[in-house]
Amino acid sequence: MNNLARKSRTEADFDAIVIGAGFGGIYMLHKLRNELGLKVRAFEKGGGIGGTWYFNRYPGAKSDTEGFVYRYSFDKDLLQEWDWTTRYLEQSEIEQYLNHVVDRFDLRRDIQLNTEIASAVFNEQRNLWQVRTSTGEAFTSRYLVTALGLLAKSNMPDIPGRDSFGGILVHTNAWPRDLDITGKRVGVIGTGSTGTQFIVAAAKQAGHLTVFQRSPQYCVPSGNGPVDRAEVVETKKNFDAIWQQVRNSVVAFGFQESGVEAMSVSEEERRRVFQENWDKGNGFRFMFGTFCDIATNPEANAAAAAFIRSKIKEIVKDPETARKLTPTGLYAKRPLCNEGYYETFNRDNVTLVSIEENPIEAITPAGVRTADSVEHKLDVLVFATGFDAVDGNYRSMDLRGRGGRHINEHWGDGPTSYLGLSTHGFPNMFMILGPNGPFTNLPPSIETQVEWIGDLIGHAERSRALTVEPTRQAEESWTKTCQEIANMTLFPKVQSWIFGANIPGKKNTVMFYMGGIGGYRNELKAVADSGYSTLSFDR
Ligand code: FAD
Ligand code: NA7
Repeated sequence: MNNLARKSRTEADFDAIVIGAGFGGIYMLHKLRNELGLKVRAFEKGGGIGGTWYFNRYPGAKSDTEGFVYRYSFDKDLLQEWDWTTRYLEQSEIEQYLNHVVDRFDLRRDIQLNTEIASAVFNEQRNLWQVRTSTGEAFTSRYLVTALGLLAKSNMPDIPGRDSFGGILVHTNAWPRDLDITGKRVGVIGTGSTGTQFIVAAAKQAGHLTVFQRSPQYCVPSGNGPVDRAEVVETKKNFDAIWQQVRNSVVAFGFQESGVEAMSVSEEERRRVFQENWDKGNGFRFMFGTFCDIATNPEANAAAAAFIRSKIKEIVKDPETARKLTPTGLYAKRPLCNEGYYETFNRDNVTLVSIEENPIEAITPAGVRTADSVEHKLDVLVFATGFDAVDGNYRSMDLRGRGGRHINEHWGDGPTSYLGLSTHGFPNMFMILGPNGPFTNLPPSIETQVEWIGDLIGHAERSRALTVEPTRQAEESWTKTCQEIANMTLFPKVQSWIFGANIPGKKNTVMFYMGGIGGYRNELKAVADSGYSTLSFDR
């Protein structure tokens, strides 16, 4: 170790700072502190643990990954001790689970809540990250791990009159604990995964629910319901095999993806397979468990879309409502599932307004006025309008790498990374679910990333490296790989948050590695096995 190394090592407040206390930040803190023995602090701007599951308290909020694989797998005892009683986990259960994990591994004492990190600047002379909170506290660390969340920065569209609304206006990602919509006149803008969950639950509570829909959605049943004790016991016995399958699968949702092409079977067989999976439920199962090419072959995609359209026609009683609810384009957004979405529109207390056909003119003090001059009177207006996904929270910070270069300048042509984990010019910084990370059920991908980052930091420590970062070439090559894979799919052909198309003015970019978790893990292993040859170390 040279003098500079000794100096910078002793002068840092922490070996590592972790930003965020969701699934990613919690496990990273455990890995670095409890397993690598480093001095670490995690900072979280929220008032509690859980990230997504702390903020999204809206009626109906739950995972759309089945609960048995929406959890950590890194600790066998933890897997055995946490039970579930329904197929999907409610927001409150996931929040409780993450709090349990924090206490079980004694992490709470090193998590500073209610603390937003406003800036993180790399000091090249000292090889340290200088981190400042929004209240002016300053800290230094040798490593910085950003677990900022990929669906964590709310998108609040600037609809005319938004701030004039006299009732309660709320984004689903900032749902107040005490907001009760029982008996109220509620409006909701947005029919994505969040909006559809909210609509199904809110219709049962609100006096009246008005749904402002911009795009109709393909939505399949979730198959939610009670899980009996015997199934839980059996699943727990089989966890080794289950996680082995998940880690080597494509979407990591706990089912076997299909290997059959949709057009290789008869129309009758196709319909049988679609029906079988409709009955089982789950959006990812319907897209990836029915046939292997729904997301890649336009003909296969059209067959799946036609099946869902036929269901809408069957379910929705009013033909005009059914028409408005029926999508016509590709089935290529993140697949949705729900507990009776289309059925909800048969209720007397639910009104559907297609704002594609009848746009919102303004939000008024009393409600929402549409182009047909109708003022929809509301007590509560809910923005289920999604997120500035993936890079949103990065750009909110004053984040600067070598030469004081701001992340916005670095990502001027859209966000990029090496392996979804790191980016050239930002040494000793590791991202969890950064741009071009895997498009999967996320906890297994988060674990994959945390474990790889932990191994790399362990390697850097043992070799006394001052800094480690990917080469520019490695990052460019990964970006190209992600673009090539995405272009083999139908996802880029529709407008959605997956490519940043939901935010006005945001550059449309590939933001995910769509090669599957198994492929992703192989890529990471190959890099580690090569002695991290695509990373440059300053020793
Ligand atoms: P998050 O849980 O988003 O945590 C990031 C944390 O970083 C946040 O608490 C945030 O406050 C904090 N933070 C950000 N910036 C700063 C800063 N500058 N200073 C301090 N703190 C900061 N994924 C699935 O795989 N399956 C599902 O079924 C599923 N359902 C979802 C349902 C909803 C409603 C939403 C919104 C997301 C869902 N997701 C789902 C995605 C979900 O976000 C991930 O599964 C997972 O929870 C992400 O964990 P994370 O730790 O990476 O990020
Ligand atoms: P999404 O999937 O981005 O959905 C947002 C919804 O809000 C969608 O229906 C949008 O319509 C609608 N939207 C967005 N902006 C506007 C404006 N300006 N006017 C009207 N309607 C608008 O976000 P979610 O939160 O539902 O889901 C994101 C992920 O989080 C999800 O995949 C889960 O993993 C959890 P559009 O369809 O774009 O026409």
